[in-house]
Amino acid sequence: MGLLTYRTAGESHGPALISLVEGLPAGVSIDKDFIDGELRRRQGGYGRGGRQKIETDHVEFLTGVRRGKSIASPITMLIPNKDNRLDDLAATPPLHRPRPGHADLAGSVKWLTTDCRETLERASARETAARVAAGALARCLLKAFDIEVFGFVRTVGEATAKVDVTESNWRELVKLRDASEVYCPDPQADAAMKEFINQQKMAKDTAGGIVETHVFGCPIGIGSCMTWDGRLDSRIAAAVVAIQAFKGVEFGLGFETARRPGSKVHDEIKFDASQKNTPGLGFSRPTNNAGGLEGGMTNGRPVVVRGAMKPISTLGKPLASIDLNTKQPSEAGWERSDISAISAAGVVMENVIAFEIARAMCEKFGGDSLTEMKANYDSYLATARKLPLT
Ligand code: EPS
Repeated sequence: MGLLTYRTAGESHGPALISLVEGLPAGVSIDKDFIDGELRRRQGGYGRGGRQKIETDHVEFLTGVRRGKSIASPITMLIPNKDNRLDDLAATPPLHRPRPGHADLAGSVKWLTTDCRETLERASARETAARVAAGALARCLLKAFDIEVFGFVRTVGEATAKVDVTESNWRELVKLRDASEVYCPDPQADAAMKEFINQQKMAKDTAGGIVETHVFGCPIGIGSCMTWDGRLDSRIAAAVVAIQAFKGVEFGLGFETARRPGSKVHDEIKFDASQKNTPGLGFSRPTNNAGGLEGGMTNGRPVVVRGAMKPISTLGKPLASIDLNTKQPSEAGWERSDISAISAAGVVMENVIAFEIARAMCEKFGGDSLTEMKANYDSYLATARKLPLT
């Protein structure tokens, strides 16, 4: 069995987006409704632009699935674009006035053109639909190991959700999140976030924010400390900052760890024999400042990640730029866009993190089929429970 990987293809206004996933073991039940549900969640949120009224994102399986189960061959998912007009020059005109913050300037110079159109078509966050499809597919595998993922919007402007997420309350928080237009499980913060986004809309400005993801049920020891790119935190960090407009990532207590003495950071280790049969094997930690990752490996506690998204770079009141053809000062170009895509960003982050967890699970437990992978998983946990081995 090969490595679990994914690639995406497609332009924002081309005929479709494609998500190609390789290395998923055979026998995984593919929950298309769940994948489409995640795509629908990604389309939602407060402050979205007109595009989401046009599209009804869903996947069409082209390869790799037979009668609702993976068959170990590469899986291709196609997400049609209804707003397909890439070859229509009048509908997708050249853009010569790069938007500060977007890929426009660097991309047009890199590909030796003064038209930012081709760069922006691929740089657009529309592509995240294909990443969500890949991550949601990976969650079908994680489900077989009772690994679950929860994400939400933590901060917009000065408003921060005042919730502590635990293994026992997160399902309740899912309901609160799903009842919130911003995808924030704290109703008070939800109202303040909407207010902030409304203010930006009135000012023809945009908003970013901070999103948070928790992964529950990972066994101890996926990832590795042996190579820099085998570290699960390095992979998650790469996947998170690879999301369009993300500028930062932190785990657990994150940047705050740098300000505190060690005694106020590190999570003490205890043992609770009654929990020996859980994936955490009974090693309990009264705190989770590490965010579930030590030495690049899961430690049995929930994986906790936050990502910072900058505001959308297409402003209704454009910033100063230049015309690439004349080099004369000019306002940045305007394309239909969102005031805020922070809610969608939370869905994207959940799913790209899920993919990295699934990849690490496949590496550790391998197997060509889910049956084989499960046997490896059970055998590992059974052996770990017997430590010390004689
Ligand atoms: C997006 C679709 C795009 C943008 C947005 C994300 O659609 P359109 O360009 O047709 O309005 O709204 O893209 C960006 C934020 C960006 O940076 O380009 C989507 O489906 O998420």
